[in-house]
Amino acid sequence: MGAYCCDSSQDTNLRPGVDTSLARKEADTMMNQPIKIEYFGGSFGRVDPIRQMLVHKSVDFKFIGYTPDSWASLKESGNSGEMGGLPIVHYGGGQGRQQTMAILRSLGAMHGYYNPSDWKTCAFVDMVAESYNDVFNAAAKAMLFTPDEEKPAAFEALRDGLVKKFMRICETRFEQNAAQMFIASDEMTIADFCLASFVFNTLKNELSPIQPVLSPMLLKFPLFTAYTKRLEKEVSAHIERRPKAPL
Ligand SMILES: N[C@@H](CCC(=O)N[C@@H](CS)C(=O)NCC(=O)O)C(=O)O
Repeated sequence: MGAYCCDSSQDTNLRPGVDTSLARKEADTMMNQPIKIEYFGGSFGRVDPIRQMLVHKSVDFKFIGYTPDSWASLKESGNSGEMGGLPIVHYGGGQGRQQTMAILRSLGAMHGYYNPSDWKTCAFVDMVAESYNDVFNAAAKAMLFTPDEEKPAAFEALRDGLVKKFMRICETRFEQNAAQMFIASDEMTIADFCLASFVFNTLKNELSPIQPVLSPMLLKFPLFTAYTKRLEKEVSAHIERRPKAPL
């Protein structure tokens, strides 16, 4: 029984009537359908870990970039999806999906960067990915929705609060796993694409308004900084080719 619990080849014996080979065929077909990403043009933004991951895997996708005005008209027409926010990603047929982290996990599972059956690794990968998302939200608020005169204090508060905690989590991981290539293991996971966005869109992006305040943190976390060089090798082709943007 123990073996059956873990061995998916036995599924049909456990659940008569469920043809897993058909389900797998359907999953393969869905995987080969074209991906379309809708987001704001001219910025890296919230969708960036998803884009970086697809480029890393050489998965073709179509990108539709909105301006604030064209997005506002789409919203007015009622075509902004169930959640009413970007990104909207179309894959696997059917309707467009929303909620960035959910899409990242699902496409990550499809392309080998997230293994939902490995709960232990997922616990850490998700912790990094969700912490990145918290940092992204706070940085976006500080850069885009804070009055200019309050920005310096907001940037410093972010650096000394969330960003420091986030980088400390990563540093500790490498202290405990000195020979490890990437944040969760020797293989890239969705967490590494979140970190690639954090590092190359913010910490090392000279156009980012928050970069001068955050980048000195690299000096405080030497193992993290060494990791950014390994990460750069994985994503540099894309980073160097894409148009530059402040956020
Ligand atoms: N929880 C959502 C948040 C989506 C969101 O707020 N997206 C912003 C862009 S980063 C947006 O669409 N803003 C314009 C709007 O809400 O109309 C996610 O993670 O995808």
